[in-house]
Amino acid sequence: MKKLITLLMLIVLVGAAAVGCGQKPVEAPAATGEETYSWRFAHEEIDGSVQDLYVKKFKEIIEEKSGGKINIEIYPVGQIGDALQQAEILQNGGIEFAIVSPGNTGTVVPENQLFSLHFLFSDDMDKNAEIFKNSVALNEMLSAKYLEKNIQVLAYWTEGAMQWTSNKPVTTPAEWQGMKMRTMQSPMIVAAYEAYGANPTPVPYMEVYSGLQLNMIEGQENPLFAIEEMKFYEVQKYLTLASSNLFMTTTATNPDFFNGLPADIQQMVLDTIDELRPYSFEIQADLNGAALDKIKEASDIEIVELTPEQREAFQAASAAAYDRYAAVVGADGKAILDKLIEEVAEMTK
Ligand code: 6CS
Repeated sequence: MKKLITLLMLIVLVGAAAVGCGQKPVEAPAATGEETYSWRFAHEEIDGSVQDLYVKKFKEIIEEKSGGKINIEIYPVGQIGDALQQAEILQNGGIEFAIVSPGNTGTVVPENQLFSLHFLFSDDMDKNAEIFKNSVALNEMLSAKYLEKNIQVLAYWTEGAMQWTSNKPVTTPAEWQGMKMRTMQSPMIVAAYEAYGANPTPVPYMEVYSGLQLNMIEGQENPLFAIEEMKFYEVQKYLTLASSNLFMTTTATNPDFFNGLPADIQQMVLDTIDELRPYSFEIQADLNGAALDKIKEASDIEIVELTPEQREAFQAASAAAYDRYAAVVGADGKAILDKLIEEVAEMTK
């Protein structure tokens, strides 16, 4: 039934795109500069989340820059399907823009699963900001893989470090043994937790709370803002500050749509994306910073901070997932990962 509804939505959205939304109206001469544009922008989270604030800022900046010629309609998760379905609709041109997270789209662009690997990036967000902006591995090599799947990445960015919630202590890989861990859909996230001995299983975001409540799953990973706003702390005993990896995401567009835009409008989009780079870091820092206090106030969940030695033990165990990535994703993916590791090492030396 859910699939049927999504299919119907897709038909409606693709139909709307074909009759003019997001494209130059047939009757408007390109040279007059009188065209107006109505674009749809889907994201994977709820109102007030990091993605929601980011997309609202995109809307505010570009509508103002264009003097009202561009209008953005925002679709939060659930309105046109789950995160993976939204990405598929973007690929098909049914929407113009979307926040597309690798954690939800590893089956679409397998190479993007390098973001599932733990201890890949720096703990210093300023250095990560430089890497996301200038990395050849990401902006050229990985983006080419997205383009092969009809997704054009405009920016790679993070929503913050991943922390763990669970019903039992998870301070050593031994304690992870057999844990029914919830992950996003990408297979390599499962591999990352299998490297610790866990028994991970993908569950859609909107079903995680009930899964934890009913004890169908015993733990999950997410940035603090998500743990707070989705209220996972209400149904978990431990919050372990592991910062094992970053929740990575992308701002993406449909390349056929984007290439069909006049050059000045394309530039306006790219300028807006550039203006949003520092903003994305600010909102994740603000929301994640405030979330820990809110969680402490609202619950008696036990908060555990991993020591440097404990993190080193997880880092050593995570090597198995790096080998798995290379074996599963193949030579191109391995080359992207090697290049990224080299760039991160250069940036952090
Ligand atoms: O865990 C998830 O599935 C989700 N987490 C966040 C922070 N954003 C969207 C994603 O689907």
